[in-house]
Amino acid sequence: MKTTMKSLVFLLLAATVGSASAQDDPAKFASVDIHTNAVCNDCKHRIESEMLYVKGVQAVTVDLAKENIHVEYRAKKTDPAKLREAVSKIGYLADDVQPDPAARKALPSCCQMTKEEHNASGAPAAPAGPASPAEPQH
Ligand SMILES: [Cu+2]
Repeated sequence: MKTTMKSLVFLLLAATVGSASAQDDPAKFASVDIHTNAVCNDCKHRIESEMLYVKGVQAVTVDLAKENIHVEYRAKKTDPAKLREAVSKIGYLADDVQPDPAARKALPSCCQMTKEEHNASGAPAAPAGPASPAEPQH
């Protein structure tokens, strides 16, 4: 039983070594979805604009309904762990990384609420109806 496992592991290792060098393309883009606790459009804009200043970040989209941050980045400049750290420093949850307490405290009080509290408070909630019509016109 043990020897079967060992040879299986060895086979898997041998198979990965061959493909490893193909991942080092310097221009390579990657993307990650980070679960967050953003509650309103204010949160959305805050995360989208601040994340753009994070090294390696190419594009950021916050989906309030799905509580998700989609980040496109240059794989050579950053990685998901650093991106989660950056989200935490803005004051929001990032998967298993808790929000930075000081940054969280600095957010407007409505943005510190949970989604349930926020909706119960009667403050303008996450877009409920047909997709956000209020995108600023340029
Ligand atoms: Cu907010």
